[in-house]
Amino acid sequence: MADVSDLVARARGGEPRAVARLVSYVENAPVGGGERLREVMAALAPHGGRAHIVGLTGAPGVGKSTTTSALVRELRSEGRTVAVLAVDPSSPFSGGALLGDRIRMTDHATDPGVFIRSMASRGHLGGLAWSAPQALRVLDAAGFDVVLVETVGVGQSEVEIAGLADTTVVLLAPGMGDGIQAAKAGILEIGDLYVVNKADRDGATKVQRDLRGMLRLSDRPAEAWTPPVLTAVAQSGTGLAEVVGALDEHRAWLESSGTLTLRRTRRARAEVEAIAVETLRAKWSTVGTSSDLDALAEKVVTGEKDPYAAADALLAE
Ligand SMILES: Nc1nc2c(ncn2[C@@H]2O[C@H](COP(=O)(O)OP(=O)(O)OP(=O)(O)O)[C@@H](O)[C@H]2O)c(=O)[nH]1
Ligand SMILES: [Mg+2]
Repeated sequence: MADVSDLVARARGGEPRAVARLVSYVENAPVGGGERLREVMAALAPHGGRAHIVGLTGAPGVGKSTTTSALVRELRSEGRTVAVLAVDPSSPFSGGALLGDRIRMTDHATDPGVFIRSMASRGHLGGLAWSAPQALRVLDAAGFDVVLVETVGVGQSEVEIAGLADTTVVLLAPGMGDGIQAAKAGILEIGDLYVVNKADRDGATKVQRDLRGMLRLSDRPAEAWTPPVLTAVAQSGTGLAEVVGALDEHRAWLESSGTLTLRRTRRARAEVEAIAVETLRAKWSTVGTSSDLDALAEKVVTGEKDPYAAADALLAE
């Protein structure tokens, strides 16, 4: 394991191959993290907390990847370094989307100030909850100024991404079901910033107006932050400077209000919980032990044990 500290040092120096290796450790780690990932996380721990972690979500096809790419371009023009983590929430709806992302992201392929990585949560028991936060730790400790996490908004994934980010950007576009869909998907509660993309199309200002109205009526937690609703044309980069401006304002508000620490603590709590629960689950599926969940379940069925006694046996290990 002598190579871990060297690898961490090189990742912190911004060497893309070292960063990629560390993210792979996260992706391929066994349940419970494994010895190597544990060592990596221990080495990274003192170096985190600097990056602005920005989540970007929205319905399929609203322009998340185009916006991500345009955001990267905008941030780079200001000299800031950017990492992008495109998370595939293993939804049947997002099949093939990441391939398209990769192609579009070749715009930035030769820029050493940009690191792009796709990550599938497929197969991981804890899904996003387990692997994405640790990948973000790697990218944060590697020293990127901004880390963008892109995920398609289907099912629970947009709520999960809001839990991962310091700032959550929700993308909408005209002609995509708009208002009612927005309310149904629960996006009114999670956005720190809303961007109506495809403003070159009819209806963008109506979506903007409707959304502002719905946000006023929604029961968001009483915070001193009113989420701005901006418009953009990601394809041409129009409005992206304003988006970056709003991101910076939100980050400044997070810090001055103490919300940043609050959110990060909540995030760390979920992460620790996910690791612990996964570790327990792995233990519980070990055949032949006194905490073999399957064996205990059979005893509950036959009446040999009641469910509480079985749970006690499970936890006694
Ligand atoms: N007219 C117009 N089209 C856009 C704009 N931004 C993106 N598009 C187009 O919308 C389509 C979807 O864009 P993507 O960036 O792939 O959208 P996405 O949200 O990442 O899609 P998924 O990853 O499949 O959920 C593409 O054909 C883009 O070229 C825009 O500002 N105006
Ligand atoms: Mg996409």
